[in-house]
Amino acid sequence: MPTTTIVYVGLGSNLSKPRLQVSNAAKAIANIENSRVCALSSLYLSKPMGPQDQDDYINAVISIETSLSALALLDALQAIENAAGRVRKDNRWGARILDCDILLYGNESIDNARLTVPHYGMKLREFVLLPLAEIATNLYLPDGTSVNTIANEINSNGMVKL
Ligand code: ROI
Repeated sequence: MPTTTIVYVGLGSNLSKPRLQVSNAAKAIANIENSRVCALSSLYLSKPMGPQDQDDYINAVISIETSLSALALLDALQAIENAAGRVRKDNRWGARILDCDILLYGNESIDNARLTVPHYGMKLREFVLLPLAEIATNLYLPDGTSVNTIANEINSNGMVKL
């Protein structure tokens, strides 16, 4: 039995039928090799972070148990984003068909050219923290922060659980 790691992945979409994009992404993630889904949060309708002249987002968090390395998992997630029709351009704050972001990879801190884990913005994003706290009871970040604590403190910014 190889070593496995629990990974949390944030899902987001605000283009091309976002609810369908996010639920299709969850199905595609369930088919990643050497991995199984542990839990999928509710879907949430959130206000865009960044420019407001874009549609609201559908967000969710999914947890998986995997024996893939973080970079092999990143490859699989980027293949899912690309299959959804995502075009990688310089629009860090703009609308997108599908984001599948590795939030946490076990208790590891990773920082290389392709991947930073924990996800750099996760502590400040209600659309990450609230779905994460929904599926992860008593989770702590590698720096010791309690997810429940910061999820309870963050402004939900009008986010709606669907
Ligand atoms: N805003 C929301 N609400 N949800 C997202 O998933 C999301 N993703 C992004 C940016 C553009 C930062 N804004 C977002 O990449």
